[in-house]
Amino acid sequence: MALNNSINLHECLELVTRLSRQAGKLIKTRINQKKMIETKASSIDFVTETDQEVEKMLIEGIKHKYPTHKFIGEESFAAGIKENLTNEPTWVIDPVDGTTNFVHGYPNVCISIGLVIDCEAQLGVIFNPILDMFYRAIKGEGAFLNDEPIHVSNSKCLKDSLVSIEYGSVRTDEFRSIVNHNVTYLNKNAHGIRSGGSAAWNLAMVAKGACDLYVEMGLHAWDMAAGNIIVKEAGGVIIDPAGCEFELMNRRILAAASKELADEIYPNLKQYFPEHD
Ligand code: LIP
Repeated sequence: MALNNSINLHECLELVTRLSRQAGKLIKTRINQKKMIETKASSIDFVTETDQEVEKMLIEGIKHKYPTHKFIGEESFAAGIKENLTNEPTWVIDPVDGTTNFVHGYPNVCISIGLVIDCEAQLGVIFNPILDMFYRAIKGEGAFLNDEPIHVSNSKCLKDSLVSIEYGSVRTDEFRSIVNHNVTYLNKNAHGIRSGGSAAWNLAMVAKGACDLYVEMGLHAWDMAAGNIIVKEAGGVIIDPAGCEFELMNRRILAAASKELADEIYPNLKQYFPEHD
């Protein structure tokens, strides 16, 4: 499908599928090896050489074909390359989403790539190379896992739901008490709670119907650029956890299998509004 007269989303998908599979080999080889770890925004916000290498590989590969496109990448951002989101075609990339999992050899590790045009994701790819799960979506064309169509569950209320929440990498007392409040509320009412350690993974689980809701405040655009379109294309709902419209740069997301479920939950959440990147 041609967009903006020049962007063929199928060609974009083909390119990032090839690049992710190539980069995935590196992640799979390295996951059980010893890693050099550095920290970023907090003492438990990790980066490894693999995050940096994979991001470089992906950005170079995409730039080669689309030299005028813009990039917002987790590791480029950490290195001081701060690009604002504009209406221009922008690739929003997390080379290793679930870096803490990667460091420990825990298999919820995903490459997450979203193509955002006019501030809205048009294409998303989430690849877990350890488990060989490749999720993808193009706006208006549905969502797929390893070429099979996927759909969110039909859960409409919390008492019938499995939900995900993350503990994040912020370590302030305020943040911890907000997360604890929300965990307690969900735990009282849901079938169960999961914490996958990767936003992309959690979003893929909602899209696949394996989990009914995921909420997190304090994450970044690169954690959710791909996942938000995959969930929507799988029939799910994406909102801001305060009940308003989702904004990619606001660092907050609530993904649900249905509007009824999202509407039941968000008024009961304690809110955390992180600073913008
Ligand atoms: C992670 C997110 C996760 C969040 C972590 C971290 P990273 O991304 O996927 O949802 O809770 O704090 O931001 O750093 O592994 O790419």
